[in-house]
Amino acid sequence: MAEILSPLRNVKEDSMYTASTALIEALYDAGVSFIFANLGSDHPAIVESLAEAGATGRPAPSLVTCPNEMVALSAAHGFAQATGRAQAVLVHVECGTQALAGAVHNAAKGRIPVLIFAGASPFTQEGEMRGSRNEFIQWIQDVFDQRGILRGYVKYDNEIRTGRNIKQMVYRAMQFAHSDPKGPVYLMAAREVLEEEIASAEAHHENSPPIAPCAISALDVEAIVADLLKARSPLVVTSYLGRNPQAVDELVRFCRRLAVGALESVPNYVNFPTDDPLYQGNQWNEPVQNRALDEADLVLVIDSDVPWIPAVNKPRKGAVIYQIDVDPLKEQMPLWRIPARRVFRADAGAALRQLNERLGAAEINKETVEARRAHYSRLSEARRQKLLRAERLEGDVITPEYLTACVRERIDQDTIVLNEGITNYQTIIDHLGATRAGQMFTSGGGSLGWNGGAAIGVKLACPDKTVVCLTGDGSYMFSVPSSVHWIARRYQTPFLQVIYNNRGWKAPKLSTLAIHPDGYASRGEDIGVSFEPPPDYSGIAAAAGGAFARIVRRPEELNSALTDALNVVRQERRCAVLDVWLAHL
Ligand SMILES: Cc1ncc(C[n+]2csc(CCOP(=O)(O)OP(=O)(O)O)c2C)c(N)n1
Ligand SMILES: [Mg+2]
Repeated sequence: MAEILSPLRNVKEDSMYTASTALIEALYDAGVSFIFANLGSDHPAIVESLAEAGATGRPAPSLVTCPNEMVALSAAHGFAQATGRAQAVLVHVECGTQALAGAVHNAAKGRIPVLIFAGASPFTQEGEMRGSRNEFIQWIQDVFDQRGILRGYVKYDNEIRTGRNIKQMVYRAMQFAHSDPKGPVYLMAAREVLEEEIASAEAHHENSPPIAPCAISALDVEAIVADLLKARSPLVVTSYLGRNPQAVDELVRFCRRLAVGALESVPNYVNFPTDDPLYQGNQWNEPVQNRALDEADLVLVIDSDVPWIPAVNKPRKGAVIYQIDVDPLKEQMPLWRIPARRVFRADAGAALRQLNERLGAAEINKETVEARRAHYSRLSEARRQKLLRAERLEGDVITPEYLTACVRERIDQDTIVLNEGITNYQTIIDHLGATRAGQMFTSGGGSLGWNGGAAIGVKLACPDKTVVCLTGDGSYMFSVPSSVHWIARRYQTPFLQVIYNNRGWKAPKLSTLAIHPDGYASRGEDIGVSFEPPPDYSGIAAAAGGAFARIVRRPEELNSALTDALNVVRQERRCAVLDVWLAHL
């Protein structure tokens, strides 16, 4: 008869090879450098394996203690944006899974590869196996469908039932996470499984590579190129092509060769150098028809979730639309349609390379191209002048345009900016003027509070870069700054956070006014969006993580505050939070 083990008795203290040891090895082999963890009663075997790895020198990912799960997942999100590599997030059973909160929406919508791992309540209660229930909470935390909590948001979920195939399961989950369209995956395992002693597990990560990038057929390349050569005003619209820096190079080559305009719509990445004369700006919620989109007779929509908002802004009737996307059906969106002539599931970089190669042998009408280049250059120069004018301060209130311009003047090419500016998303992109892929990210989702955790992840991924978060005051509060700044000090991930403080939530106010411009709310003094009296935002970071803290109310205080804050970040390796007061929303 099998020996009945007490859950409290540690049978063999030394050199146990358990399912958890295999799990840690598998994560390490699959490229996980960090486990962003929030621990619980489900994790003794994992904690033990990591401690053993530390004591014996066995290679293992580093554990980053995260007092809040949403921050943990946001950190893994930022790390993946900077590197393309999925990291692990370790959470506690069903309630830790719940506490991932909106971060899992952001990872899903932003197509971010990440492996989320949770324990599960033990499935034995009489001490039948090592790991059996021994704490009251294990009855309370047992639910019928723990995986169901995340099912609408992950690409793959499974329960590991034995340590014997745990490596295979991790590699399969990682293969899903890293295959386009990328996204979060979820694995869970009960305590008894994680404690299971096994013979050391053999499985090879290299045998589970992500799906190779898809191209389009030669015939289709031919058809697109034929239409392109006929077009009068071709335009590319994109949002997240820039997650692959090589795709940006291909897009630049493509646009320059034919003088195709590049319009960003709700950009999550730097998709095109904003100083290029072919760059036609970025569009968000503004209720106006975009001129370049209206003039285009051929629109190539490449990697975009919301290329335009058709009720107010769309291509002209009769424009030929081609769509190239890793997720052209928008499989997670119940409602989606653009009137495309042809739709391709393909990797943007691969497809653009094909188009570029074909164009290399094409007969291109130089006059048409030069006329178009001149036209787009004129529009781009007018845009540049308008932006410059907007940066001028008139009065003694700091404007978001002026603030962003001041930040731009103080950062270098080796800075990564995380933009959670909400009603200032566009202003930030316009006045930051990024020119290289990877210089700026937004979350790609709609659940606020990504920026602080993401900054930790980006800094862990790129220790030599300066990391700057530009955030709304509401988004700062959503980001759980107490957790963020504690982690940042503990793990030495200094970054600058600049709060665009308009004393509340401007976005819901604008949403209301857009539908009820003359209603009661438009005249209301207090419609529930104001943060008066405002908290001491930077003081929260100082208390939680010893951050440099300063409130900036007047324009003349701004430049020295930015200089001091960046010095602290770069030299003292400490976070800095500037609470910059803008006009009241
Ligand atoms: C988790 C979450 N809760 C609520 C919202 C709804 N929401 C969208 S924008 C916004 C206000 C954001 O405020 P702030 O960051 O200060 O930016 P501002 O609107 O003032 O520019 C809110 C509450 C959301 N998107 N995500
Ligand atoms: Mg605000």
